[in-house]
Amino acid sequence: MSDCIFCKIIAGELPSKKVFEDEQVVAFHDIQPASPIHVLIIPKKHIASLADAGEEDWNMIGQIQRVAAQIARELEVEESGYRVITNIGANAGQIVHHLHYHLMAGARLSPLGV
Ligand code: IU
Repeated sequence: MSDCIFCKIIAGELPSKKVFEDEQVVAFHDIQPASPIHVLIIPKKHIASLADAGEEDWNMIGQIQRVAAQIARELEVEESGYRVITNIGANAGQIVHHLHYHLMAGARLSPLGV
């Protein structure tokens, strides 16, 4: 999608600090980290949110979970713990409408809720 920030990052038109890339998935450090470690894991395919995933996307979305666990291992936060989360829509605070999973770690995270 031409006006999507994350599509521009994937295309290399905008800079990012990448930590992982394969044919389907890219991961990079969040530009405004909300925790000491804050990585975004995204599909190369433009999907607006989890709610917009099609039957053909579930395998790749499963791979995103796998990549999250791999990055957590590489960043050595597996033992101390980490959170993987995706926001869907306005009430969840989704700002960028390209599916992304936040991997957050490096400190005791606040409980989920309102
Ligand atoms: P959200 O789930 O849509 O609220 O999260 C969007 C995230 O994307 C948020 O943590 C931003 O800091 C992050 N981000 C980024 O890393 N690079 C960008 O150019 C933009 C947003 I715009």
